[in-house]
Amino acid sequence: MTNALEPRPEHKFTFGLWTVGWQARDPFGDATRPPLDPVETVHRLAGLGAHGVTFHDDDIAPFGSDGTEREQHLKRFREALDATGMVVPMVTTNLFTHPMFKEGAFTANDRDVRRFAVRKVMRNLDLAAELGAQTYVFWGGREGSEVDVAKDARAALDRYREAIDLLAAYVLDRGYGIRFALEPKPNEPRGDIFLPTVGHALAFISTLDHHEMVGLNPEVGHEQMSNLNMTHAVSQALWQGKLFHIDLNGQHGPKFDQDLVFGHGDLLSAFSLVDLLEHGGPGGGPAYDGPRHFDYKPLRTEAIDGVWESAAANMRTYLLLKERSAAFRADPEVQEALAAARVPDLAVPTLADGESFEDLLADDDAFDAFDPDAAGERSHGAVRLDQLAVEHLLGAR
Ligand code: GLT
Ligand code: MN
Ligand code: MN
Repeated sequence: MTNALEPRPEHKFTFGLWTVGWQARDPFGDATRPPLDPVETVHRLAGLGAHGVTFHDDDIAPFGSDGTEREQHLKRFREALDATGMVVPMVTTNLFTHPMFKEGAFTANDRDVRRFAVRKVMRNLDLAAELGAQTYVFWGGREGSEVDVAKDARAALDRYREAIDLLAAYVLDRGYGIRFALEPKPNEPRGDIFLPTVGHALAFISTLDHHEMVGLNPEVGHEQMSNLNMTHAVSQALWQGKLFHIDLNGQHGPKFDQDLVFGHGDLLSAFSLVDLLEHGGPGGGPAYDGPRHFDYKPLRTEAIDGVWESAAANMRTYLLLKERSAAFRADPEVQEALAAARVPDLAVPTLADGESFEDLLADDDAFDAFDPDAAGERSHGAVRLDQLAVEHLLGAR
């Protein structure tokens, strides 16, 4: 019998090379860990049961590598993928580390920087397609400002759209079959970043030439940095058919981007998120079938053993939450409490089939005979549901 808590490739757990590879350099202190060879990362993560890895162009071949050096790095990386069966479902671009990007990439005031940024993405899109990636992520960490009057935000959005439109046209022309996923974040490294939340990004996407191939890569901690509800954000992305990818991690409310292990921040929110992803779909099945991608940083306090321990912790926590959510859904008392709270009733349209607003106006029960005070006095059973969730989460049921 397979152990439900043992990560396996079919769970589609993926990690960015930059996550376990983070050397824990922060604004106040030097690296606390040595560099990790991507080849070792692929082997170690495969050994832990992961399905694949993701990367920025510069995670594979350092910025400035010449063609021959880049090919050598890629050759070793491809060999590691072949040896382990690990896949690369998502690729992204580093448009934030080099000082040239300090004032922006697609939205830099300097047009030459913008042209270079687009070319950097085009080169890496070729590689993403070759490796079979289905998703290309755009995290615009440097697209923003610290000083309002130093950036024309409307012109910046024009340039952001121009970049995404022309890269989408490139992908379509080359027949790459890749979809784009925008990753919102409110701040850090910029004082304020454009497309700060899932809502802003959804509105932006609706203006694009090829909006159908552009969706979202929401990150748990990024929505929570804005004090927003990640489960609601993902629900709306799903509702609009835009959940193309997801970055799982942990965060303790609005403060710097903590990138904790998944579940090591707001645990109840992590529970409702897994419940949504795994049981929010048709017939109580999964609502999302893409990679469960961990974008976290092993704590700076940990040495290399803690790196692999934290990688395993992300997957185990996800599987524990998946198991707890299945137990929650299967519990007859939960089902009764959901019915008592009228949660399933929300799926019933407000007007009956074929009913018009004239019919609604003619319905006495809907207004004149309706008892607002009785409705206002009713208890809605939310506390009972919350406690049932907590009890399942704590293994008390
Ligand atoms: C960077 C950022 C992440 C993004 C990555 C993709 S890189 O570490 O903090 O949230 O997902 O560029
Ligand atoms: Mn983050
Ligand atoms: Mn991320």
